[in-house]
Amino acid sequence: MSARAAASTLRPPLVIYTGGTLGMVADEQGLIPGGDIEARLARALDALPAQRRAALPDIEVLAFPDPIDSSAATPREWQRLAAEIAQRYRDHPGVVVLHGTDTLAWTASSLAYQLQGLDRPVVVTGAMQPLEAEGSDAADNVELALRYAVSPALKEVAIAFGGKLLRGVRARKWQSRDADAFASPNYPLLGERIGMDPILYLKHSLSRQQRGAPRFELPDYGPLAEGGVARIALWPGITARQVAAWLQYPTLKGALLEVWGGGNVPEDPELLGVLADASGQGKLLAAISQCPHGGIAIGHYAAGQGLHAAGVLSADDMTPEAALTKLVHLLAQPLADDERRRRFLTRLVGER
Ligand code: ASN
Repeated sequence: MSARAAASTLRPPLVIYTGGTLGMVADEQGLIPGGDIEARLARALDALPAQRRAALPDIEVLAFPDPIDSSAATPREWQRLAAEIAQRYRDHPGVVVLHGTDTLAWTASSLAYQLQGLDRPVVVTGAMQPLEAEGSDAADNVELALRYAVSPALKEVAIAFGGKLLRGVRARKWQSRDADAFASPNYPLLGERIGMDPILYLKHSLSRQQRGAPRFELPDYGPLAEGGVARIALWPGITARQVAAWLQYPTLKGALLEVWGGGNVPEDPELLGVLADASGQGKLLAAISQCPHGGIAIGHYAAGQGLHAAGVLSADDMTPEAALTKLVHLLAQPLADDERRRRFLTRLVGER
């Protein structure tokens, strides 16, 4: 079948609803995830100005039967979502994932590692307000995501939110109230809405790297889902024993350390000894900076040499979300330690 014939047999973009404020409804306790999403989405999109509505594709909706507030997500939810997309994506020109904003960047990052070599768009979005709320950002975000989901030149996991398109594995939730809730601190935008049209900045995208068949990696995250990987932010006065308590936790297989500035830690031999012991036991340790912009270069200062000696890998300018989900992804696979370390340092999907 020619490429054109294949394209013409595709069904509309698939919209997967996982939960989040976008679909929430009021309850006595506060907002809770709501159902009936297909009809509610149709009503919200139909209320857009006619010209904008006309520019939207038809959609096919898959609603998870148990929508969640994304604060409840674990690596199991990342795995389930990737598996669902991997099973269905071939029939659609692109996929939109409706997700809560709180852990949206974590899910988007994890999807990027699981769906490597993606040959079409997977666009994650959500909203700061429910579909039916007055002045809600929900319909605008879904509209933007749908427009990008039918852009064949986009071949990666991206986040459409607040008029912007961000690389999923570079994005962070940046605002807890504003509609412009996501930022990409160390990487340019993949696109943005200008006037009515979604523009793609292809030179920033992965499209040139995404050749050949997709190379999905869908390992079982179950064994790591509870307590497999920790995120430890240093603070002035942190003790070696506190770090040891984290690193010696029985199920722990890896940890992300959030260190100072360009890659510094206290020159405390006991603390560095704890890190070296954990590395020596085969635990995968990586470090990022507590500064949201810039990244680290381990060993630039004498105060950072200890990290290198303790076997801690540099996560460069990765977001915490990208670094931690990468640890989970690599630890879930049966790789030799050296190979796992090599892959952590390799740019797999534009995350570093
Ligand atoms: N708590 C919500 C969630 O992440 C926040 C939102 O979607 N705006 O599910």
